[in-house]
Amino acid sequence: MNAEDLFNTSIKISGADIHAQDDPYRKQEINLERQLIKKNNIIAGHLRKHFEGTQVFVVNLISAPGAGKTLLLEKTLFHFKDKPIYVITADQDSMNDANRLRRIHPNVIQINTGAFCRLDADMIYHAVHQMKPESESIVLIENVGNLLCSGAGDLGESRKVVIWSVADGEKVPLKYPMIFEQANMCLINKIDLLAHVDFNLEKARELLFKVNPEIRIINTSITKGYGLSEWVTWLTDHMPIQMDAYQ
Ligand SMILES: Nc1nc2c(ncn2[C@@H]2O[C@H](COP(=O)(O)OP(=O)(O)OP(=O)(O)O)[C@@H](O)[C@H]2O)c(=O)[nH]1
Ligand SMILES: [Mg+2]
Repeated sequence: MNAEDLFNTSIKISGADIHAQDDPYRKQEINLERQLIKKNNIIAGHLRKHFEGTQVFVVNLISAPGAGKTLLLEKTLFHFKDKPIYVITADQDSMNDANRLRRIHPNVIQINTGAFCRLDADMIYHAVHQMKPESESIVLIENVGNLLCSGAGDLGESRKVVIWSVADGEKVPLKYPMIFEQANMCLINKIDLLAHVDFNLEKARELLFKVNPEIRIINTSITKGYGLSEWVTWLTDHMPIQMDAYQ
């Protein structure tokens, strides 16, 4: 049976008392998933080696839909517009985000993932091949808007950053822990809306630290510019070449 047959015949398991070991199709599905993860990790490993060798700092930005990834990228590109900076932006279908970003900077590639819910290392490999980021540059990746599977794939990035909008509620890190466990930094965004939503910032930070005690948190309102100097300083500190070399 080839992969296509497998997907066509696989059944979805919804009952909690049904176990993969009782279901031959589910077993095959799991094996296929394992092979895909293995392949992804091999490509991600090559990418990471390449990025390290050429001193390219790569940030994988992950969030639920509409949390503010593209707006953050717009502001970031504007700030670093004379610097060696590149963006790979992804969504299921449309050129919307790339069109927004290209008004500010030409180094933008849009990936449409179609039925796939996140970017994988192979997509990044092809985008990087096309974009050819120069040595000692920065590449920012906007992953597909979702918290469930976008955290799952290694893209060879240097850092994972998650954006959490206060409009999505306080419990998000408990409901989607994987990405918060893996992330190096979390921007708690849209804090200009705090007066209108049921979201206690201190309680949210406590929950987040329970999931990942090492995570760095910046409170932001990207629309109002709040917290952006901290974000820019963090990026600048990680830039392979000191910014004053370009001034
Ligand atoms: N009030 C408020 N709105 C914001 C803030 N940041 C982003 N937004 C708004 O939220 C909406 C979505 O922002 P985007 O940057 O497009 O979000 P995204 O994460 O790129 O969305 P997807 O690509 O669809 O996943 C836009 O209307 C933004 O103006 C913020 O700090 N405060
Ligand atoms: Mg976007």
